[in-house]
Amino acid sequence: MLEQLKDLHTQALDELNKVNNPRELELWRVRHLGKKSSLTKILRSLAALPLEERRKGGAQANEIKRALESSLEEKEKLLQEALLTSPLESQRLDITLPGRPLPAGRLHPTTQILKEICDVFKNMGFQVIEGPDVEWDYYNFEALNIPQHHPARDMFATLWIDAGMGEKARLLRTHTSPMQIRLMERERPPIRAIVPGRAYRYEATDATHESMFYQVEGLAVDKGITLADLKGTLFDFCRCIFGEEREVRFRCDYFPFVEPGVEVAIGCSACDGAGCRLCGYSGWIEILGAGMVHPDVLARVDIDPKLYSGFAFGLGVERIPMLRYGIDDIRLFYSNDLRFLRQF
Ligand code: FA5
Repeated sequence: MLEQLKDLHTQALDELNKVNNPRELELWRVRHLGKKSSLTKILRSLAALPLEERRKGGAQANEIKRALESSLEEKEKLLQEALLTSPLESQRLDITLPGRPLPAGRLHPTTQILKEICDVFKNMGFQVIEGPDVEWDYYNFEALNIPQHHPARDMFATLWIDAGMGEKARLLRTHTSPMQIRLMERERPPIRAIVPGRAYRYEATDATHESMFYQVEGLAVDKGITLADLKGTLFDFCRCIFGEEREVRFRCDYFPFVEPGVEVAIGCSACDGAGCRLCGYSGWIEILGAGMVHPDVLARVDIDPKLYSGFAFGLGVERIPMLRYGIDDIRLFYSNDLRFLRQF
């Protein structure tokens, strides 16, 4: 029996060495110290032995039981420590590692140039106002001297929301000029305001034309405003944006809501005026339409054209970064190509 007890002890310790987690430890406890374990069976069978054998066997069996119990306790402690330290080990932070770079976003080139344009005009005393993208026919056309069936409607290929409903029809504004009327309806002169915003046209796109693009409308109404004020303001603007050297062309144009009407073009930066795809081989890129507010438009919003005069302009926003950076296709702005956008 003594031999058998020794073997039991050695085998139990061997198995304990291989135990790796609390669950295995519990199984080990049941196998070697539980009610059905060989050790417990031996302890129970002692009663049937002669006194001397019972004494020796009992002492030995109890000693092994205590030894196994204390080995069990030790192992329990070891496993618990390992349970605490192993996540600390595996999740240890190496504070000497360089940090991961955080990709920084940036403003869209249109947003950047809009901010720049607004700053130039704010410095000249203009306030910045916004208006709705969905407009009434009345504001987009009628109040701007472009009644139903006026041929000038063909200048603005329109995206209609309710076509054929006259003044009450809604549309996506084809320019920011309707805001001239909204501004003059709610404010009395002196007025000096710019309106940045989107415009929409139902037209085939090409290198300089998009179906959605940005404009900045400008309006100044006061006593004694002349074409010279318009010219001075726009030349100053062009100098601020393009520098002293760039050529600026100012010439007549027609818009029903101004009289006289003008357009401003800038010498093409891609070809230095020699002619290329970007400027339609003319050497110039038109950036804005402008003029003196038509007396009929002033009268329509109850501003007396005999007392007051004003100028207005509508600037194509994307054409400015195109000229400045030699971007040869406006469609790049809204095609969401990060390789293009990340350059700004
Ligand atoms: C107008 O939109 C007039 N409302 C401008 C105006 C305002 C005249 C106030 C007089 C008084 P025009 O259609 O020419 O005019 O457009 C003005 C500018 O917007 C153009 O010079 C051009 O730079 C830009 N633009 C026009 N159509 C497009 C387009 N499809 N894509 C990109 N830019 C455009």
